[in-house]
Amino acid sequence: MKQFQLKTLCLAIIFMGTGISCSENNSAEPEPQPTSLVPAPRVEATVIRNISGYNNEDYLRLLDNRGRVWVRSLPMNTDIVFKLPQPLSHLLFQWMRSFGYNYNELGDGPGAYRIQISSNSTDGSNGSWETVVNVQNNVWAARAHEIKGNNIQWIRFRITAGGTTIDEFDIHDLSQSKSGDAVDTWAFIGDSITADTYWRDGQGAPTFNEQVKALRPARFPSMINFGIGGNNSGHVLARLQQIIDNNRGIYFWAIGIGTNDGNAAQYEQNLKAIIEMLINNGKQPIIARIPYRNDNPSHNSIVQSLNVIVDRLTEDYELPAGPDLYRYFEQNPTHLRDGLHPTYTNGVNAIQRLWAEVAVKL
Ligand SMILES: [Ca+2]
Repeated sequence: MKQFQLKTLCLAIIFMGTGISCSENNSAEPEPQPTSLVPAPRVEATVIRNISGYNNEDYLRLLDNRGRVWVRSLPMNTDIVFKLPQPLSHLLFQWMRSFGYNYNELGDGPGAYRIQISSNSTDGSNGSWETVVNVQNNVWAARAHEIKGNNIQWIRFRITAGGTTIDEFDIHDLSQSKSGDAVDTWAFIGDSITADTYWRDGQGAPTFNEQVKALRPARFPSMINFGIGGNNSGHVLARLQQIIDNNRGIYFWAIGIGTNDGNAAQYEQNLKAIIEMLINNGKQPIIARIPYRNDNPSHNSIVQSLNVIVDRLTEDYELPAGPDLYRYFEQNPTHLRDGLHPTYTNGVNAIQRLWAEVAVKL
């Protein structure tokens, strides 16, 4: 389409006799440049061991890249102190309380909390501290915070209201990136298939971020789960802007939606709006093809018709191609646990692998 418009313009210029050279070679629009991806490796922070009642295993669980496991409650109104291995100027700090399954299922996770940073503390309590995040009335099971500062060497996190369980903290180094860069930070948004897949449950390991690292050792992307069971494209569209606003610092938005949709025209309209909202917010959307299902042949034929729309919009918006989850589960139907959802072992692992294969092409 763009090339057609350019040719039309060239013809008009020639017709007007301006003498401007308008040959095919030097008037062609530049090809889109490959994304220059900036790594956001996971930071191997140390937790200062001052939590009453915590044993070694409890501390390890806070930073083991695994969720959906039992965790001991954190103390209320007490700092959880992280020492960074090297000073950073820009980072992503995430937490999740994934035991409840859905993104909107906080359970006994934190209702309010604050995050502070220090560049001159020597022990995690002395020195000067700046409050960079102060969240009230939290209802979400996972959050990402983009934090900037000079020589950040310490981070501390304090729950001030609500429940006190968190099953993972993530710290990722964004120091190499500047505003607008394609930084290696990932949000997964969708329905129950997303909720099943991205809590980094050990059964489905290695996880997306671990599989990217295995293929590209300099990378260890951040990942966060925004899945809610029963969502269709309209639900995702309705909650998307708030999630973007609540979770600054994430660049890649991996969309897995359509299993709960039925009307093709409505799906196309919603998916377009989702893509445009992400692009308008400076994000990179990537859409997965909706997984094959064998619970009901008529439902699967709807999936096939919606995947035509996924393919078309991916092409129209020049998005990187997402994983073909349809083909994978058609070829591996035993990796569906109920004809629809992935098994928590092979199925969840495969979805993460297929996304990792997309990620390493960027
Ligand atoms: Ca954990």
